[in-house]
Amino acid sequence: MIDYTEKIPNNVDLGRDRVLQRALEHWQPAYMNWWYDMGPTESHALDVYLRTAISVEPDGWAQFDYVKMPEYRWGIFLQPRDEKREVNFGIHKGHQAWQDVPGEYRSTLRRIIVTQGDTEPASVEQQRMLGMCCPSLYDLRNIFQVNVEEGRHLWAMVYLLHRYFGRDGREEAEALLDRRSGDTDNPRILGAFNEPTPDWLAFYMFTFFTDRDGKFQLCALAESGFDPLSRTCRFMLTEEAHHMFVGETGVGRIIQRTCEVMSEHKVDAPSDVRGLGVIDLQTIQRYLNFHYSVTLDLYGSDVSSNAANYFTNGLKGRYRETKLEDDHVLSDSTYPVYEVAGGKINKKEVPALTALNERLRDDYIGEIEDGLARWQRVIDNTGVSFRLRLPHKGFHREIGNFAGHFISPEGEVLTEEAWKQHESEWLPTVKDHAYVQSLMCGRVTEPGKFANWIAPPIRGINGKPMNFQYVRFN
Ligand code: BYC
Repeated sequence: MIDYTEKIPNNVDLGRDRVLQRALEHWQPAYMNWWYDMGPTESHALDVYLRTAISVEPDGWAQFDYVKMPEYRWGIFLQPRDEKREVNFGIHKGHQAWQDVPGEYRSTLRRIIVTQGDTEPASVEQQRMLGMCCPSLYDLRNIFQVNVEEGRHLWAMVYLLHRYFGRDGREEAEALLDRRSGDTDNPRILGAFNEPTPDWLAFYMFTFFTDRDGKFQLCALAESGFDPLSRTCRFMLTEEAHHMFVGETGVGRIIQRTCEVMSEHKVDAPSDVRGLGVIDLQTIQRYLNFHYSVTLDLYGSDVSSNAANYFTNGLKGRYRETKLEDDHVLSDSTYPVYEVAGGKINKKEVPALTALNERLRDDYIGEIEDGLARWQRVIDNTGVSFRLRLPHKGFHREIGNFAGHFISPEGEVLTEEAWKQHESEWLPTVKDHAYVQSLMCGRVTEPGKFANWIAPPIRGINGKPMNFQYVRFN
């Protein structure tokens, strides 16, 4: 008999909740089977210098030590309850926040929680091979940290399903372990989570772009009138920050290395840059175009009655809802969205309530622009002349008003034929992938050493030196 209160650090009084304990007794072994099958390849015996959350207090959520990943303590944490918290938007604004699921919103809330939960194991599945070709022990440790925390985020959603949704919740929790990223018969729910993450450039792009969708979606769910969801998401956000740090610094370090090599050898042409064993900036731009556009799709349709209902019913708010100065009901306001008609992109005002996906996407784009400016500074500081650009919002979209249209990165509406002629300049090609993967054919495991195509980070993890043994191979 496993003592779950010991094994699963928590602040939800797990020891006293018999129903939850029984549900977990069933789910936990299935989760472990999933981790052994779909977690990082050949990683189970490694000792990894990981951060584990053992409480939500400032001194408890970042405990560092060597851990074998299957023994990681996947805890369940909710931010402490604020007794006075209210529903802050929609038709229930001003009511006490719900501590239980309102019957009429049960299936909608379950759907939102399942969609969020589904992304977490999906990303672990997408990244499972990358440990085999890591550029350093530092990077290997970081991907494993991201993986175990995505596992913990799955636990967070499964806790809500088990605790608040009875039998349907238990069935959904099992289905979360059955779907597989990229599987034709039983794929993950959202598009981007079925795309492969075949190399480390893709991984860093994913953690910069797609984990940031995670941040914005979690922020919107943290506003929920369903208080346990809000409190769960608030704690998840503390961990999400590290994932985005890994992405931003990872891409930044690749850019840095490429530019250093370009300056040192006075080369500019992509083929010459590749000849020196680093990733040319044009390929980095194509990866950026891909990950940005695929992630924009994750916000859903520009005009969405689902999004309007989530908001009106107090289930999912806007980014920083309580900091916004308006009526938080949005019955009279409008918001601009874009439509393609007659070969042009036209701006159109629609009821703000229906444009909430678009609004969250725009909030996200603002933060992406800031990150891109920081990467640009890395290039500029080396004296290389190259401008990274964010493609137009409509470029390469499959969800929403731009789906089915052929928009160039500059925002021109093209015919399918014209677009296809340029596709290989705009999106990573088979050759690009083959080249990037050719750089990553083995793993670098000597402490303090880094692969040729990436610069070392500025500092180590938790104040440790760069040549620290972040992962021990036993
Ligand atoms: N792919 O009204 P619509 C993260 C579906 S990332 C496939 O446009 P709605 C993480 C949609 O489900 C954050 N299908 O959209 C990051 C709907 O289907 P039904 C994850 C899509 O409902 C990195 C239909 O199209 N969290 O945490 O307003 C690593 C029409 O829907 C897609 C969330 O997403 C797509 N891209 O909004 C690890 C938060 N987009 O219902 C983790 C929870 C839409 O007609 N999810 N569809 O069968 C939501 O709030 C909403 O489901 C969405 C879609 C914003 C995703």
